[in-house]
Amino acid sequence: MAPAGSEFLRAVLHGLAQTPKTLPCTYFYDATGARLFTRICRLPEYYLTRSEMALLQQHGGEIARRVPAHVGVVEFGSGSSRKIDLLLEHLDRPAAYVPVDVSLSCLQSAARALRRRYPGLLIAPVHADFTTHLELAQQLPAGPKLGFFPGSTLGNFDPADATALLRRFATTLGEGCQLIVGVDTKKDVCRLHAAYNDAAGVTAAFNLNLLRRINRELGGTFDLRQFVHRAPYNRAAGRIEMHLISLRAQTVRIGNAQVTFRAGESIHTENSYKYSLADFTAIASNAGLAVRGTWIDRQRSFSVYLCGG
Ligand code: AVI
Repeated sequence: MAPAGSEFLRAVLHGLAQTPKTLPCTYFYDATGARLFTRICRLPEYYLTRSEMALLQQHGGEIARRVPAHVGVVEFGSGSSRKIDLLLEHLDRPAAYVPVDVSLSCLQSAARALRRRYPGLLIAPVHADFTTHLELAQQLPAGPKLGFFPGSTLGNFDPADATALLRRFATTLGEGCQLIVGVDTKKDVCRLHAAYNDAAGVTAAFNLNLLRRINRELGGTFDLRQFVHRAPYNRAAGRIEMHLISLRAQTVRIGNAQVTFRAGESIHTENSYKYSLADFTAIASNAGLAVRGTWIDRQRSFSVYLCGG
């Protein structure tokens, strides 16, 4: 069980003391959460991963032609590094690939596979949380830098935090850097709703797994049958919201603390912002970046942007 002063425990108790109650989405990704997220990415309703891969497959060459030779590539939150191939194969003699991720096992297996595929390329994994300040001078050879931030992970940050994050990436990469960002688009609400309320219930399991993790790691007593997953689209804010709704009035213990829930009360667990070209351009520009290239598929399902300082 986590020590009483652990960061996870503090974050959980802080979130559940708010009105309305919240839990941070960064804690979704324990081993089970990561496996469930991989299943989400393969769901027929979850178009994000497929649409982004298709965009990169179709336009990877064109995107790579806008990037100088010998670039050092940094992927923020690289996970299994599945998407970077679609750029690496087109880049002109890249100098290095630096995947940054909190999962050491993901980093190690991705690095092994990439070293086999690109024997001449320097692969320098960094085990870190990409939201923190990163110094990569040791990993990156001198020369141009390219950041890669796919998957619409930017959408999981509120716009002010998203701006700060992009600014931090630009600082890490340095003067004259470029940054490729994948973000989900605003679209038909039914399609958005289906993607986060899938028929097989995988997203519900992913959301509820946060309570299971609290039970296991923090000595929580959540009864998972007494909470249900809801993911409505908040049109005014332009985001899908994930919630866990308490089915009855109940009290839950977490370590030494007690948290009470009213029947119907929500724990807000995640936001997933959807961005139009204008929305994203404004966020990039507030971060000191200009949009230099935009790729959107014909159904306008997903967008990939190339930004520059
Ligand atoms: C990681 N992130 C971009 C996903 C999203 O779509 O916001 C997380 C997710 N939540 C529910 N389904 C997928």
